[in-house]
Amino acid sequence: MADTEIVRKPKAKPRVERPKLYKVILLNDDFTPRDFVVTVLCSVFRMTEDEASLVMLAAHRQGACVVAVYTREVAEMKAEEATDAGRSWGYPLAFTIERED
Ligand code: TYC
Repeated sequence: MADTEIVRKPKAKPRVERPKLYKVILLNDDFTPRDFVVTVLCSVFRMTEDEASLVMLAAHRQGACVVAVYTREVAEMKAEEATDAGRSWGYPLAFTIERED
């Protein structure tokens, strides 16, 4: 047997960070028509009308409601697109994003 010993380097464990997730939150206001909120939720967040109605009503009653959770770039884009849709009709409809714990 050879008297040399093969010493293996310990394999570096690949450290893959899990991407941080962000909630898109719908805020209530007194002016945006309910049907318009539902339409925006359906088109931007690909919800069914039933799902969108539930989210709209939750925001209407509680003041705010989580719509969906995405990585940061996607959450920012969706919140901006949905807020812009309201603004283009003169409504104060607002979506914000918040880091998930
Ligand atoms: N509160 C609005 C109204 O009574 C409807 C509404 C619901 C607006 C949810 C925004 O996030 C919202 N017309």
